[in-house]
Amino acid sequence: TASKGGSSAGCPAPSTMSKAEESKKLASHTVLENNVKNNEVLGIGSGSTIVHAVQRIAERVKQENLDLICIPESFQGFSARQLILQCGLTLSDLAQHPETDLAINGADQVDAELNLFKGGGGCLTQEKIVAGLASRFIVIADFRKDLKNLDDPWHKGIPIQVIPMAYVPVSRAVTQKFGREVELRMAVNKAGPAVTDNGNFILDWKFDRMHKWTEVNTAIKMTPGMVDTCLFINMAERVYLGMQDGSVTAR
Ligand code: ABF
Repeated sequence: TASKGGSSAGCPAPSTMSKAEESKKLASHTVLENNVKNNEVLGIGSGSTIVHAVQRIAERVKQENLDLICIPESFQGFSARQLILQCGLTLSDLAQHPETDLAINGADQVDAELNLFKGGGGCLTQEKIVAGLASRFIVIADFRKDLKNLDDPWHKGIPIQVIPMAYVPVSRAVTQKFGREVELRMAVNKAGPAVTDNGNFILDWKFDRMHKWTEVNTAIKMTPGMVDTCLFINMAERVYLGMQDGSVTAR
């Protein structure tokens, strides 16, 4: 059976908010008003944007007595699992709920065709699993993530999750095929490589030119030792962007 979290009193609430933070909150609330129904199973993504969405879910559950089940997509960083528990929501997993009605998540960049770069926080593999199983996958982002193209320079590079023993061969394969350097992501304390929820490493590939991202994704995924990339191509049904002027644009 699904487990029920603790009191929603523990649900985090930011005190002062920047323009970007306000726009994340506004877009999160818009998504929650328009897309979540009673008795649904939700995939809960990671990152600072999703904190606003989960806070709003917790409010709606309380006010409207909704029965919702939440499947977390991460344990580390802005941990979806901890957030669900802190906000007093019902926690479950893919073993009990292999299909979700709706997955919600943030993104690092969004293009005009709703392709996404994600995984700046390192949770990309689990996020892609849950988003791929969901009937609907909706993304929430602030105005800074809105790009006409995924080809605009992205300073962190493209995150690629790899099996630890294969990080050098995978790095070499990516560089040989697509050029530029690949960096092994280090832990915040720099004591060693960053380790994902699945015990893997992250490579950040610093691309420098336009690529056909579907082909790049397929080619990288064919490399032995490779787990997944941060490229979410043709997965999002809709993206809600909180704009600087306080409006929310859905595309
Ligand atoms: C996760 O949250 C990651 O895939 C992505 O890197 C990030 C977006 O974080 P934030 O909402 O903090 O900008 O979904």
